[in-house]
Amino acid sequence: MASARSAVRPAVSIAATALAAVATASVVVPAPAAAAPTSGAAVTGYAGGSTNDVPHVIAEPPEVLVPEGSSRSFTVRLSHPPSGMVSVNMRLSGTGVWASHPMLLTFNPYDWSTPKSYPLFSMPDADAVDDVLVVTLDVPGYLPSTVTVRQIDDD
Ligand SMILES: [Ca+2]
Ligand SMILES: [Ca+2]
Repeated sequence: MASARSAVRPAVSIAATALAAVATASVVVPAPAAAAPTSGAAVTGYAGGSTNDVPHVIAEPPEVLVPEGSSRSFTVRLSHPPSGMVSVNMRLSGTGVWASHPMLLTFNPYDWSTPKSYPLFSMPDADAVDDVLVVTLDVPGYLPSTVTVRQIDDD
């Protein structure tokens, strides 16, 4: 492991601000999940008319590779229609400096099945570590989904 360089780039503080904005915008309601997800809810086999399926958030793809200094997106939709408008509570954990526009994903009884794109930008950093960000997407009454975002470091 090479020791980290001491130089701090101005871009880092900008990114930190942007990330903070994302986190702030994402806080909606602390959603206590009704039940723990047994496993990654597979969409395979989902039949539109079935009411036996447990409602869950669908985030695709489950893993996103983002070259340092670039942005990539994942999409979010719901398996079942909500009774009214719902907001996606997004929680971020992991390492690295990521940025995005502060935006709140919402779904209503008419657009719940339409994938909505959420872009994430991997800010250039001074290290050579492939940082990993785990995004948890929560909607009250739905099983949450996660997306693993992996930075492809260029240092
Ligand atoms: Ca780097
Ligand atoms: Ca890095």
